[in-house]
Amino acid sequence: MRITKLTQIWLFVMMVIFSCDSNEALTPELENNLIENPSFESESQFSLDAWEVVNPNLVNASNDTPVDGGEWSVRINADWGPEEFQPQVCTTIPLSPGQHKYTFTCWAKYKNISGVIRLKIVNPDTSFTHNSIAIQDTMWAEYTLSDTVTLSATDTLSISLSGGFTHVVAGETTFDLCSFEIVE
Ligand SMILES: [Ca+2]
Repeated sequence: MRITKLTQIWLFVMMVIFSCDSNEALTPELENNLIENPSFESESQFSLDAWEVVNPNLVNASNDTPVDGGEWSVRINADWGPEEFQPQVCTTIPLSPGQHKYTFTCWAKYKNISGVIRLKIVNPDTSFTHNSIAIQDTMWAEYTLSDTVTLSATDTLSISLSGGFTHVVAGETTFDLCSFEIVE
């Protein structure tokens, strides 16, 4: 009886030590990525939490994911119309005013029409594209934007994943695994 109890305590202690080790291995990556919900899923369900959706009828869940992309990605159709009304998902990066050197990465692939990733500086008066990249692969590939951004007290940095522009041909771009990290 006593041995059994000791064994149980020992197993419990080992479990605690083991789970602490696992947490330590995972935490730095989560802490460095300033994007909330970077993989478009929560507890194995598709999720757009933390992302603002423009033209939601043309923004859909996809179960086509890159390596380590979990179970879901977001598929965004191309559409006609001005850039700000095209189907897209946007999220704000929590950054203080001042100069920041950053690296943004995202996995993406397109079909027929190329989607676009835009980093925008938004303030109460206006917004403009600070950095952007067009999706150029029809197979999953990682896209990187590295630069320095300077924000005033009223500026916020927003990331937009867009399905791109089309007049006639139907097209779509799929995105997953976004990361925004401050470097240095
Ligand atoms: Ca995912």
